[in-house]
Amino acid sequence: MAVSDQVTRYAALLDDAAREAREVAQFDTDNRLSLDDAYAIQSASIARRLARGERRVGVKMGFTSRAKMLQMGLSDVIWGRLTSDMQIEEGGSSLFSRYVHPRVEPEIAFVLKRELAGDVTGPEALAAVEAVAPALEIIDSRYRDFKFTLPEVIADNASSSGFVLGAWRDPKLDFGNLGLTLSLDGRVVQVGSTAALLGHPLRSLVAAARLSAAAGEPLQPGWIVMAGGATPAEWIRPGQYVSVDMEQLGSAGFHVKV
Ligand code: OOG
Ligand code: MG
Repeated sequence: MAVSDQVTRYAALLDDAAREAREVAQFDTDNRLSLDDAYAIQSASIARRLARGERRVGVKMGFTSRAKMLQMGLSDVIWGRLTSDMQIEEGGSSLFSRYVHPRVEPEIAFVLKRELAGDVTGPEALAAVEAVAPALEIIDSRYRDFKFTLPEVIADNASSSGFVLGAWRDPKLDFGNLGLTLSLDGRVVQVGSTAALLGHPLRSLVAAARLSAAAGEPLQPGWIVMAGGATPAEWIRPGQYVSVDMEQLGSAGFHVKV
C-alpha cells in the first residue's frame, strides 16, 4: 500500500475510534512506520476534527518526565495537537462514556502571548509566556490495553483526549520546582514536582517551540502548551472528582460524570 493511503486509512481508524470511544488493535507491532509517517497520521487525523469545526488551540508534550517514560516504557519526547473540544471546564464535568479507558495526570500549562518558533533559549521561551496554570490531562489511548509502540502513540495524538486548566497566574512567579499532588475524591494518589519536567517545565516549552516549527506549525499567540505529566498517570472511574493542587499556582479539577 502506498504510504499516503496508509496515512489516510490509519488517520480515519484512530479518529473514528476516538469519536466512538472504541479501542483498536495495534497496527505497527512490526515497526514499519517511521516517526514521520506517525506524525503524518496524527496530522491527518486532527485535520478531520478541524474539518468538523473544531479549532486548534495548542500543543501537548509527552514523555517529558522520567515518571511517564518509566510508566509507559518509552523515552523519546513526543508531541500532540490540542483542539477546542478537548477542553473541559475547570470544576465542570466530562462523561466517562466519552472515553475508552481514561487515565489522568497532573501537568503545568502555558498560554502564549506571541509566536514562539525554532531554537529558542529558556529566557526567550519565558518572554513569550502570557501566563501559567495548574492543569490536568486526560489520556485515553485508543489502543487495546493502553499498549503501543512509539510510532503508534504518536499517530494517536499522543493519547491526548482532554485537558482542564486552573486559573492563569503571572509567569514571573518561579514555577521551576513547585510541589504538586494529584487527588481522586480528595485522596492524594500521586505526589511530584514541576521540576520532574526535563528539570524545568520551560524546557518542555523550548522543545515544543522547536518541534512545532519543524512541523511547519509554529506556536501561536493564544495557544496553550501542556508541558507533560509530572507523575505516573492514574486510572479514573465514573463518579470521581479528579484534582491537581500545585504549590503557589492553586488547583484545577473536574468530575467524571457517570
Ligand atoms: C502517552 C502520552 C504521554 C505525557 O504527559 O507524558 C503524555 C501516554 O502515556 O499514553 O501525555
Ligand atoms: Mg500528558
